[in-house]
Amino acid sequence: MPQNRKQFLQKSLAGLAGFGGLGIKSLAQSGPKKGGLGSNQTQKPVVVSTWIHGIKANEVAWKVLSEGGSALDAVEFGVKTAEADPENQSVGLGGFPDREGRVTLDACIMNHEQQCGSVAFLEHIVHPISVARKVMEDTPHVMLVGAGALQFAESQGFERQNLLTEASEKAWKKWLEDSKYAPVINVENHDTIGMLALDQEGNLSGACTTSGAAYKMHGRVGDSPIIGAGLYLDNEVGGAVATGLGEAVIRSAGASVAVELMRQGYSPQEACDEVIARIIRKEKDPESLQVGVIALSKDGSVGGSAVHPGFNYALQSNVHMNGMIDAPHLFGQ
Ligand code: SD4
Repeated sequence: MPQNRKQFLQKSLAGLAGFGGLGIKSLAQSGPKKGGLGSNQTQKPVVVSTWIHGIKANEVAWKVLSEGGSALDAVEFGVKTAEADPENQSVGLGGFPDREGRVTLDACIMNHEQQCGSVAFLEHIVHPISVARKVMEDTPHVMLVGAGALQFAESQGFERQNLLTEASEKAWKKWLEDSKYAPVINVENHDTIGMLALDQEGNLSGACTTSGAAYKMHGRVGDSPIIGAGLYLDNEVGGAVATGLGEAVIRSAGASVAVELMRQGYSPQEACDEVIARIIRKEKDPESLQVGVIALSKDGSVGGSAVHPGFNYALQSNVHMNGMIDAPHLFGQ
């Protein structure tokens, strides 16, 4: 390993000392738990998802996984909890609107057969992740956007609903007073849910869903519905999801880079660290943006990393009870 990379990793791994309300000292340092759990025992099933609402979403996903259900069902049903939660102002119902007061949603889903589906700039539908799954399963396409996505959703029986809650409308009206678009780290780009699961069969799936950056331009699409940016997985290797400033994630092809690094032998933690390090190196103003990435490898090991402090994720597996992990942050380290 080149010396500077080694030093970088030593530094970033040192950041893991504060790891975890679970007392998981270092999933990353210990790396894949080959053999350590006994030859017939691996860390499956596993579910991992972004931010604190990941706990609730993991509970739902875990029920599916522990009963022998598929990773695909687990991630879809898991993230739906965040979409339906009006208190979560970054996903689905109650999401912050764009500058024109319209809630527009982005979501994508991917399974172990490299199938994927996505919707972007979708209005009025509380569960964009389920529409994305329908795109994957029932159309020859990967991605539908805007009016076409809505038309498809309605043709599949999804009902229109007003997604702008009183609280989000009030926040938008306040924002209109000076209409400055300056996403606040861990606030206005906070709480997109990205989830990765490994089921008892050893298959991976992932999902990502968001209302996107608060007060974005009308028509803006972020990383969350972009396969390869907000979500990517390869069932031979592992998966990754991202959250934060979508433009920075798209510019770095965040999730797909993390998966390719794992293919080359990086642990999930090392892969996430490297994606974040690249963003810090290449973005014009990394001080003012937040990105968090989490990754899950085929063998069930997990990692997560962020540009700045404040990013955390929820992990549950057959050896970890559902709990939060504070991701190490790399800016200025
Ligand atoms: C976006 N990445 O649209 C999303 C926002 C996000 O937590 O992750 N919020 O840029």
